[in-house]
Amino acid sequence: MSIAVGLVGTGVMGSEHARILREDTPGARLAGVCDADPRKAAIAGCGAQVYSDPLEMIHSREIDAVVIASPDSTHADLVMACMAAEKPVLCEKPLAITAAQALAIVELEMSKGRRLVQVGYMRRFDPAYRLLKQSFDSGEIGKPLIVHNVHRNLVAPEWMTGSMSISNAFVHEIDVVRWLLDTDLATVRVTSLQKGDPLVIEMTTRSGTVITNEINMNCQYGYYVHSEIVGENGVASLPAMPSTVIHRAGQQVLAYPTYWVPRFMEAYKAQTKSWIKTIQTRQAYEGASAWDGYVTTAVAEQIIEGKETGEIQLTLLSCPSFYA
Ligand code: ISE
Repeated sequence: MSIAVGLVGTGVMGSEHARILREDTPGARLAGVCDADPRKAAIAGCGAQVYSDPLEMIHSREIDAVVIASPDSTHADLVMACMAAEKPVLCEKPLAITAAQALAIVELEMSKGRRLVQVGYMRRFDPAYRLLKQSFDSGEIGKPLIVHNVHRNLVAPEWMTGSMSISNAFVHEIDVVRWLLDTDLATVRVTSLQKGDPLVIEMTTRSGTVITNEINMNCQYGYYVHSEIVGENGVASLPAMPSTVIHRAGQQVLAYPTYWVPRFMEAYKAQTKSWIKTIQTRQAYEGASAWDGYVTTAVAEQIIEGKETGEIQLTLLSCPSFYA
């Protein structure tokens, strides 16, 4: 059965999701596209039905499942609407702006008695991150002592304001560390340079691993993400990022991508394929759950609220057996 997908939002990520659904996702077809600007929706949809009201699309009989790629502040309400309509939903990160909104999603999903929500923490599908996790899981580097993460953007997108380097970008590190080490976070300390960018964020996990993070939204040279696990018996690192080799003016230069989509294209494609397969087969979800979405948003919220106050002791609810 081909799954008819409706897409909300056709900005940078929405346009990519539209292309992936049209060209790279066996078993899915882009059946509807919704955007405040109907011309943008028509361009992204390439013939799919255009909607201006997301709720009309979500409730349409022509739509089986929904991808949400609209601005962050709209995610929680749209996810709730998808669940009310009993439609599986792949929501771009973050799941919600506040922990309370994310928890309401978790509670509604549990009351439905089945998983309907996947959150777009796509690094879990990146081939290089998967190898990193495999080598850690195999036990070859032993107990994890330190994880070093680097997350750099060329320049912050103009819509990235206020604390969004935490709520929109650093949430990736929060999620990926929990997934890599299969543990939760305990404490956080933030050092802020140059009025908030870059940030150096030190964290500890409940099992005592120390995590260092550089979050730099204006590094001025390209998009770059790195991660390295230092274990008792060795170190496992992401390999060099895929890049173009340019020969020019007597030099050989490795060119960085300018933003995240080229770096994580394989991850985005694999994430969508896996989501569609889960809907078709009703197998277990591989991607991040609403619970993971709650935890990342709750940690981000506590960091934003406490970042000037020294060490933050994180307070998180216990994971319900529904998500274990
Ligand atoms: C951006 O907002 C994202 O959504 C990307 O996933 C992230 O990698 C990037 O650093 C952010 O700026």
